[in-house]
Amino acid sequence: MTSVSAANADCLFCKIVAGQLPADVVASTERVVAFRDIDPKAPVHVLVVPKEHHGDVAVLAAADPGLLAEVVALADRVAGDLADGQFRLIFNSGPHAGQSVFHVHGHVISGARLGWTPA
Ligand code: DGP
Repeated sequence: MTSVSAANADCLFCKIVAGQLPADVVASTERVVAFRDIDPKAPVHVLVVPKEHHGDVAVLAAADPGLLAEVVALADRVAGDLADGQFRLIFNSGPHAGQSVFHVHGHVISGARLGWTPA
């Protein structure tokens, strides 16, 4: 679990949320934004991100479980809007799990029949 803060000036996704960096936004709510991953791994690969900075999913769950539920709800909406409504939602948590951006984000993977396993 990494640290919590309201905003982080060095955070890539805080800059996207603030409109300081471009992104292909596909949906948003008052507290959550969804934009296409720059390096897609599936026909639909969208990142669902709380606008407030939290380091990873465990930090978010502890700080604001309602906001985590909003992230999941927007993931479901995106999968319904862009694909058939079926999706995998992945939160990499920690570098050994593949996390490279330390602002919590759910990967919405959809639009194809998915294989298993990720390792
Ligand atoms: P993770 O490795 O789980 O932390 O996922 C980070 C994802 O963020 C990775 O799939 C690539 C994506 N990404 C990195 N930089 C950018 C960017 O500038 N724009 C967008 N749209 N996605 C990015």
